Amino acid sequence: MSCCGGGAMAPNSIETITTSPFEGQKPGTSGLRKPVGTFQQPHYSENFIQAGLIAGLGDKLVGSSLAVGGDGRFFCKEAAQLIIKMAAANGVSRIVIGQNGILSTPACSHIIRKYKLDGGFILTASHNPGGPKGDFGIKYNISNGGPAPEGITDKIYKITQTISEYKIVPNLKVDISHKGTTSHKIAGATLTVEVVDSVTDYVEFMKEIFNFSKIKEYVKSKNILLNAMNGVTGPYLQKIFVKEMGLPSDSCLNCEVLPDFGGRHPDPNLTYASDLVDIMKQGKHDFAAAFDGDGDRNMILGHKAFFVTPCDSLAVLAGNLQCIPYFQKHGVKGFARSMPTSEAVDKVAEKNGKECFEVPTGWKFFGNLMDAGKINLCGEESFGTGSDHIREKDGIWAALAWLSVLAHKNKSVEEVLMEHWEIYGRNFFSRYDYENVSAEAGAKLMEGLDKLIQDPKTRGMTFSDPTGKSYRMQYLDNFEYTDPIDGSVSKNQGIRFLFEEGSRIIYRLSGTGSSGATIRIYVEGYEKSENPQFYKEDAQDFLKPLITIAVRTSKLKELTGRDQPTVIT
Ligand code: G16
Repeated sequence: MSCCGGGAMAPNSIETITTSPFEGQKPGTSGLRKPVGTFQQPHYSENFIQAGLIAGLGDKLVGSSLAVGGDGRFFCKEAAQLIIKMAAANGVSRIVIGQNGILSTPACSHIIRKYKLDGGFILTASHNPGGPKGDFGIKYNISNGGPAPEGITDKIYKITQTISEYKIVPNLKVDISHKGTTSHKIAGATLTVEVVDSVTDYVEFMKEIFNFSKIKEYVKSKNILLNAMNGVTGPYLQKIFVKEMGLPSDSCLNCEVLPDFGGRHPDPNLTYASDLVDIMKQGKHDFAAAFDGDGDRNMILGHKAFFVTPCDSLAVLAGNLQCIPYFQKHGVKGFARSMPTSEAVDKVAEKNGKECFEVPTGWKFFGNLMDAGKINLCGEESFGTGSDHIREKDGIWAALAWLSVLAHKNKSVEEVLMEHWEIYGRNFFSRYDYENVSAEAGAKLMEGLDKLIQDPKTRGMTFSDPTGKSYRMQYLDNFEYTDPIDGSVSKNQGIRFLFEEGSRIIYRLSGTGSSGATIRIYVEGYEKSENPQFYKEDAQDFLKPLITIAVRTSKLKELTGRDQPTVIT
């Protein structure tokens, strides 16, 4: 691989660099995620960025505008500078970038929309650990502010398979450590780079969506904890909850944005945010929320660490959107969830005469429905909740939405959930993750399940656990989705076992890992009872027979040698 320019370089001259393809640059559920070392290889990031620029912007590339922002993890600054140099060489005329290259994923989505940009690059591997030995990621978002749909990610991948050159302005130096606008002459054209404060636009937007004074009044009378897990949300939490709402600074934990997230796994769930869970168990706090590395995921806890599953969180918010000024103003047309997410939100939709859509895993599948005005709220079991205010899921938005509901009802988190279950019944839900199994074992497990689908005997079959609890199979398939707006078809989106009486087992391979395979098993059972005490049953106890059946039917132990999952949510 070499530079074909030759000779002395003029300042800001465009170079065309010869390159060759790298294997495996296929974007996963949300962008390309690989170990940092992989991205640091000469030409690796460049190839992917060039493919993103061509596939994402097409004919619009020359003269286009882009947002750039990342979660502050190791290699973010270098990647941001690289994107500026390559965008400049490819004729991009305007870049809006967060100070020091930092923007939460929701803030970046908002900036694309607010400044009417043509697209953006988000530099994050989300909840995956960071640091020199951790993961990095690059994601291309389109002009609606959302992750590129499959049509574009497929195109990106195709380009990476045949790429032979990329363009760069190697000498271009842009100071992204100070706010302000600079202009740069690139081969007769001008590139404007606007370095914006990372939190201001987002916080102003939250103030338009929510009733800050009502939330402020409420949080002042309660003990609240917010955990940034040393990811990007720290400065946003401090601005909103400490500066705007007057909470003590120790109500926001781990707010320093660290390139390795302080060595932690910045995934807000019961396993990786166990420090928050332990504090909440002491019973001194009424509400807590935790957020992931790039700020799009959230976990909600109540008094004594009462855990709200993301599926229930979505359903509760769906049932209470009238508490939030944004929805009072814009109304509510419908909801959507990813296929493995429990059907709790469907019940809210049904009772309230709203439409509810089931899409494959991946926030990108919600974009068309939002753009078409069909849905206003959506969520996923993977700790993602959000609305049509942007086109990414939004962790802090979810916490503010929950606080709005609590302030409106003046009830505890647990009371809100009990009230919800008494109206709609409870969809007990759990996800078992088997992380880092071999790719071969993961593929074999899915092949085995696919064979079951093909076998006509499986439908109507009864599955029992050793205690004799049995479930009759009503329907099974490998989920396929036809986008109702553009007609695009996405196949092989996960194996679904749908049993009578609303129980479900879903199997998928994760699309966000950076090596090997992660098997996800999602289990759900529904009950409606006259006795409210029934809803207090532990989900693991309720779901045990289904979990046993799910593990046994998939031959998981035989194929992976794993006895236990790495994470249970
Ligand atoms: C991403 C996507 C989500 C998806 C999640 C899990 O979240 O944006 O839509 O639900 O991954 O995907 P998988 O089950 O394939 O690992 P994030 O927060 O990692 O960007």
